[in-house]
Amino acid sequence: MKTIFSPDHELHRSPGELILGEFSEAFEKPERAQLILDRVEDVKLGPVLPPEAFSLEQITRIHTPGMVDCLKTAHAEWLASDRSGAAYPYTWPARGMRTDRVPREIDGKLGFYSFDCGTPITATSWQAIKSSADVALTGAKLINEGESAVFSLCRPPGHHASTSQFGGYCFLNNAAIATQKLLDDGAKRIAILDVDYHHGNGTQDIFYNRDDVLFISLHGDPDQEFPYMLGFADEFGLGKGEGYNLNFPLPWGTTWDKWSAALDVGLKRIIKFSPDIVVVSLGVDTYKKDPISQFKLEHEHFSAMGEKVKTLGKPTLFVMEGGYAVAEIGINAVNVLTGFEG
Ligand code: SP5
Ligand code: ZN
Repeated sequence: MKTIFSPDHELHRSPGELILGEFSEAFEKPERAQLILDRVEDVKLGPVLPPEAFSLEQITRIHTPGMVDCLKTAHAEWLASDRSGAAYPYTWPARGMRTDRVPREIDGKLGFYSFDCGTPITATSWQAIKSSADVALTGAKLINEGESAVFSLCRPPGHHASTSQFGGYCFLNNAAIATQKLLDDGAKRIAILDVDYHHGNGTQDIFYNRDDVLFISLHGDPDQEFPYMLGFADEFGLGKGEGYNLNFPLPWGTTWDKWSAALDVGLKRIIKFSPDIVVVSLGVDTYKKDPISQFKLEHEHFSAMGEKVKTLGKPTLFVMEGGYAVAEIGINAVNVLTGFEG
C-alpha cells in the first residue's frame, strides 16, 4: 500500500489547550505523524510519496471561502492586533446571536469560524493544513488511478471540521475533501467509515443532506464525550440524506467485543449501500492507553479492524485522524493497514 506524507505537518504545533480548567501541553503534536511514518517504513508497508499541490477550488467544494480565508490570514491579523504566540478563539456565536455577518475583529472572526479553543492557529499552521488536505487529495487521485488502497497520513486531522467551523484539532476536513474529489472524478457513491474515538461531527454535518455519501461513525457516546452536541443514535440524515447517516455511540469502557459488533452492523449497512469506494477516517484513539479516551482496544484489534474493512472488497482510502497514545500510535495505525492487506 502506498502512503502519502508531507513533512509540512511539522509547521503546525499547538502551544497547548485548555483541559480540565488548565492550560496543558497539546495532545495533538507533530511526533504523532513521525512515529506513524517510522512504523510504515519499519514494516515496509510500501512506497512513501509526497502530495501533489491541488488548487484551493478543490477545498472550497467543501469549505466556505470565508473559513478558508480565515485559516490563511488569522495569524497575521492576530499579530497585527498586537498579539503574540498562537491565535486562539475565546468567544462563539451563541443562541440568539447574529450569524448572518462575519465579525470584523480577529477575536470575533476566530470565534465565528470555530467551535472550540483546542485548535489554535500559528504563523505556519496554514501550510501544514493545506498540505494535509493535499495528502488526502493525492490519496484520492491514486485511488481514481486504480490503486486498491492508499494511506493518506494526514496531520493535522480533519473529521471535526465542518463547512465553516474548525475545532477538535481539525481545520480542513481532509476525508470530506477527498470524498468530494472522488465524486467529482466520477464515483457515484462513497461510504465514509469513521472509526476515530470521537464523533466525526464535521463530516456528518457536511454530508447530512446527501444520499451520495453514506456516513457511519463509531465513537464515544456524546452524552459522555467531546463533541457532546452531535453523534447520537437518532441522527439519520435529512431530506435526500435521510437514511444515509448512521451513528454508533458507545459507552466509556467499550471493549473489542462490543466495538466490533457495532462495526459489523455498520459494515452490513455499507454493503447494502454498495459504494464505489470506501474512505476510512482512521483514528486510533480507541486504544486502551489513549490519554484522552475511554475505550479498551488492544494492538491486535486494530489488525482485526483492517481485516474486517477488507471484507467489503472495495477500493479504500485511509485518512489519518486522531490517536494520542504516542508511543503506540505507529503500531496501532499501521496494524489496521497490514490487517487490511492480509
Ligand atoms: C481528531 C481528534 O481526535 N480530536 C479530538 C479532540 C478532543 N478535544 C477535547 C479533548 C477533551 C479531553 N477530555 C478530558 C480528558 C482528561 N484526561
Ligand atoms: Zn478522536
